[in-house]
Amino acid sequence: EIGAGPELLAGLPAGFRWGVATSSYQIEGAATEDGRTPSIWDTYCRVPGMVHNGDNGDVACDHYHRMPEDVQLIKSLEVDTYRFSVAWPRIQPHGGGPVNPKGIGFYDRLVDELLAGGIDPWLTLYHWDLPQELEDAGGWPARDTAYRFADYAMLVFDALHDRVRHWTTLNEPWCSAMLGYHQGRQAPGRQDFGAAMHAVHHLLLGHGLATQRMRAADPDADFCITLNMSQHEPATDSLADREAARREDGLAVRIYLDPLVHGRYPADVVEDLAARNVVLPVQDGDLEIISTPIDTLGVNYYFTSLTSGVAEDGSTVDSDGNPVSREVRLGRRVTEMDWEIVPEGFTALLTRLARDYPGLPMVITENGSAWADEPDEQGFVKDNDRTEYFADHIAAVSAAVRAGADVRGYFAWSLMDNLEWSYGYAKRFGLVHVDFETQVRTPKASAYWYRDTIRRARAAHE
Ligand code: PNW
Repeated sequence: EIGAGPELLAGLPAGFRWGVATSSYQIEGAATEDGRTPSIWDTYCRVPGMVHNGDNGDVACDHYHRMPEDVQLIKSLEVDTYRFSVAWPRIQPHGGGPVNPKGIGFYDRLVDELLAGGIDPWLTLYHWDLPQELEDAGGWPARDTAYRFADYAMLVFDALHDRVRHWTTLNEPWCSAMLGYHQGRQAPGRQDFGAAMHAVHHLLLGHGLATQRMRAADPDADFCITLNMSQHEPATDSLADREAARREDGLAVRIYLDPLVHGRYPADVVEDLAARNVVLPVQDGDLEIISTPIDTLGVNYYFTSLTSGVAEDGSTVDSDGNPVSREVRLGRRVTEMDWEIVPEGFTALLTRLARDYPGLPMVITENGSAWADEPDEQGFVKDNDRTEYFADHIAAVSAAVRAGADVRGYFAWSLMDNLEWSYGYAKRFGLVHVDFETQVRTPKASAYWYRDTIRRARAAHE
């Protein structure tokens, strides 16, 4: 039996939350229905060459039409919580103005369906589907987008906070800023480092403005932001590698958590940026807003690699004159995403966060990976690699808890196979297999393992 080690769940507290996660554009489809307008992802998917196979989210898992059936699927996994996101272009088709009743109606019904099934909704306001009209007006590099986000957040909050207790503002602002505006590997596909750093500040400002207003309206709700993180260790003990690892950690972890928790940007990051002629567009009062208290830090973890400050050819500056940051592999087994499997990197990350940002409870809002798996003739999907990945990473969370990290829940990514962004439908992260021709859902072996693991975790505290 896979992952049945005695340490798998050891130390996890009573009431530990178990869930599955999805996001709007990856599953909903119904892209033009009930007043929804294009988001930056609808646009990006249509730029030739940006998304594998020319895939897009027009239909995806057709969740918009199959929601009650999908809630039954979630229920069958015996999780207590479902993490989903709201599509901004359904709520405000023009990125501003009053709420679109049909758009909010869908989430209203989803929340009722979840509650009727005894499942706690964990709502993310922004999982990357910015209304295209707001991108045309400047997107996240523009300060106004932060205020627009807070207005949007309040529309959703007013409609649902009587039933939804867990509110996450942003999913992975690093991806929005760095992949979207610097590397061009995600929507909107820009390649401008300065714009990406402006996006970082305005994403954080939007988070703070929204959290402030939601908290004022209902101080008892739980407020959260989700960051994707890993440890950035130097490949060798050389000064160049240690500096490169420090810079990576600065841009991936501390540029977010220092302002959120301590109300200031890290001095070394500000210096690194100045050397690249970039100044964060901070105005008076912004950091007080950004450091509005949150209740939970959402942690998304996928893999770990090492960092070197020296390129393959031995140089320490790139063609633009910027210091080199090169990813170095540990030499582990990889998943279908070509991500190395490093569960102990998860333990290291969680214990580090607990040490550097004490007093901030954490929930694992995503963890998982892709493998190519298809149902056999009997309709079974024997995805042992996925099960093993989950087992090893849940064990890594337990180890961090035993070492003192305050981790209160774990959400598997993802409920079902879906649109894996630039990788299209080719990469399957689901506990449940989706046939994208027929929309038939088939729970994989990992789904049954996960359900049984949750049962065992609960039984241990009875
Ligand atoms: C996350 N990286 O994205 C997202 O929150 C999910 O929507 C997505 O499906 C999932 O992880 C799997 O990819 C990431 O390059 C994208 O380090 C890229 C990275 C990390 C997370």
